[in-house]
Amino acid sequence: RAMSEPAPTHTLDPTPAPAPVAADAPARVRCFSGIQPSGAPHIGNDLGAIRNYVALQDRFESIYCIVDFHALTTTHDPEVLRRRTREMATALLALGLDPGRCTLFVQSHRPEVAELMWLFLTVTPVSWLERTPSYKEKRENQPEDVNHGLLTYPALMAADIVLYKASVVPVGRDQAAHLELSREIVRAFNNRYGPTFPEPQAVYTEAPVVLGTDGVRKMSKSIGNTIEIFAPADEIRRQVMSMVTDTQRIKRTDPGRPEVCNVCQLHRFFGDDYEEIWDGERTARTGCVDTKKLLVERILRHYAPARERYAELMASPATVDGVLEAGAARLRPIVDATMAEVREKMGLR
Ligand code: AQP
Repeated sequence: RAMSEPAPTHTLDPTPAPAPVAADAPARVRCFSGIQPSGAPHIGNDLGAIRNYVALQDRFESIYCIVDFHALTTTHDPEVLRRRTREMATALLALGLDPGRCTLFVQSHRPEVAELMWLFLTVTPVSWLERTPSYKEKRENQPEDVNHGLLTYPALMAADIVLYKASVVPVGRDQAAHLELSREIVRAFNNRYGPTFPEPQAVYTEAPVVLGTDGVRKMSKSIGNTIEIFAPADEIRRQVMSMVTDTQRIKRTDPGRPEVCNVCQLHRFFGDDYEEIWDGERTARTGCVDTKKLLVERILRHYAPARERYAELMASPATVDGVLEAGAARLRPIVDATMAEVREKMGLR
């Protein structure tokens, strides 16, 4: 199981930068995914997506991105955005991304993606964007700030992926609708201007939707129902102990229902003995508090090496910045080739 495999060795020295990826030689299929620096990374991000980023590094030519343009739709404080961008990059490195085996960069460091998004918007009917579930959701959640970026988000996501002609996209299932729309946008472009881009395909983990501490909605930074990976141990303990369990288990002696208890479900990813834990719940041998305490222990133990690496890297921001700069520089030949092709096909040359 990928979760219990030892963390890969890191090559974090950004100098010399890795050789550029030849633009005309996609010898291997490309994989791309982005993560927003919109808050602290949580176990939903890891179980649903990041562990696949790590696993796919060796199977595909993998490109991972901290999507700060996307985060601007909800984060408006420049210092907060800058800090979170570096923290998210640090988190990904600590969790196992290896700059010697993948490319990690910040979205705005290759601003050509904004040009490609604009070009994609000219093949995208507004009605497609208006029906996106996340747009409807954000419109309700932040009615005072329904900015245009929320509407055009899927076109930027499509541009993110295919600027690098990537076709494999590890994401959580909450991104399924976005990815479907990305495919439609790419198809619309290819129909109008001729075959240019591959249609991106989602790749899911065994935990495509991790529920939050409320046990109802997906774990999400903006909802605040998260179990953070790099928070102090006491904070992680508080977050786990606040989790909603089986709401029908009122008394300690009532049998539990592991199938509907989010704490029990999470145990599946933090140890091989989860069936025993479930059995304890079913027979009321153990109570919800015991099962939560055990989960805290397991989560802390599981992430201990990553937490250690995170602390080391946070103390060395120049190392992380170097990785990000080298990543953006490395992508330049691919971006230049894609944009030259697109401009030519669209009559901009
Ligand atoms: N609860 C989750 N279960 C499974 N996968 C998840 N992902 C996020 N939450 C879960 C996946 O993590 C990747 C990075 O997410 P993101 O930060 O780009 O955006 P998001 O999906 O919007 O995540 P959040 O935490 O909910 O952020 P906010 O609150 O800022 O919108 C994605 O692949 C995502 O599917």
